[in-house]
Amino acid sequence: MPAEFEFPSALAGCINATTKVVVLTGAGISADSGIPTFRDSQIGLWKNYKPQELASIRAFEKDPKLVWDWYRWRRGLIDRAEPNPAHYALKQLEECAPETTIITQNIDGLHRKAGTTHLIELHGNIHRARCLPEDKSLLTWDYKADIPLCPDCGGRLRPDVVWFGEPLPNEELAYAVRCSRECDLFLSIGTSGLIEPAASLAYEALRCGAKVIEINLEATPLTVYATHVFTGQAKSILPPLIEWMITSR
Ligand code: BV8
Repeated sequence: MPAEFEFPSALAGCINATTKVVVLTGAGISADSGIPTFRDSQIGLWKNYKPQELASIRAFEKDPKLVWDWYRWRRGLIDRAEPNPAHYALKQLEECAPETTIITQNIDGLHRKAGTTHLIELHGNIHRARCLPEDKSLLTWDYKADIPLCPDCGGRLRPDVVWFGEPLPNEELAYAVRCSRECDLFLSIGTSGLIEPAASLAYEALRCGAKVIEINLEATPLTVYATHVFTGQAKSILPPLIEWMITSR
């Protein structure tokens, strides 16, 4: 039993090679890698802007350079960040329980950097751009240009992320809903659970009979419904908890 945390016996060894596990992560899991969450990311020159206003097609159409500047600033933070023990614990989980699906709201790519393969990026990825005229994703472009243009057609590029008011990618969302409905265990990690439709996944899992575990720094709307709640940093709680759920007998 880890000295620092008391984990319930009900979770001891509850994960094996056939357990269907779904994990939903939010910005909180990357906060331990030094990437500020939305609610605390507006520091310095960005303190006069609300993220939900900048992460919108309206802001982009009004001032595309400002929005690209914001994403360049965030990408600078992200490219200096490394996965933390919480990301690696999920990689270990995926190795021990191959039926694990990691669903992230984050656009920082840290799960993939930690080696996670069975990953759904619901809100896109900051390392991709999308050509507006051709509606295709690009992995390389001149992202230092004030307003980057498509190297193929010369059309305007935008960050390949889902902005507020935009639909999530159909296939990814449908797959995330199906996994949440079919899982035995749902972990909600480092998310305020305020952004829809991602926030509804935990309730789908509950409705379909799954155990739901929440790990977060603060209470969220999910807290009162979760089967188990662990309040604290994901990087401190998740590694021993996954160890407990996989190895304890
Ligand atoms: C859509 C990419 C429909 C961009 C992001 C009901 C149903 C459907 C939609 C809505 C609905 N009600 C309202 C809506 C609209 C809206 C919405 O949800 N609004 C909210 C404000 C109510 N949803 C949308 O617009 C979505 N689109 O539904 O379209 C549609 C359908 C058809 C046709 C047209 C339209 C799109 C939402 C996606 C927006 N894009 N990201 C970018 O990143 O630039 S969302 C973005 O903000 C993040 O991805 C994240 O998901 C969200 C919140 O960010 P954070 O606050 O940073 O993170 P999080 O909430 O995860 O909180 C961090 C938590 O971690 C905190 O609780 C903190 O305590 C904790 N923490 C901190 N440190 C740690 C920690 N925990 C553990 N350890 C730590 N160390």
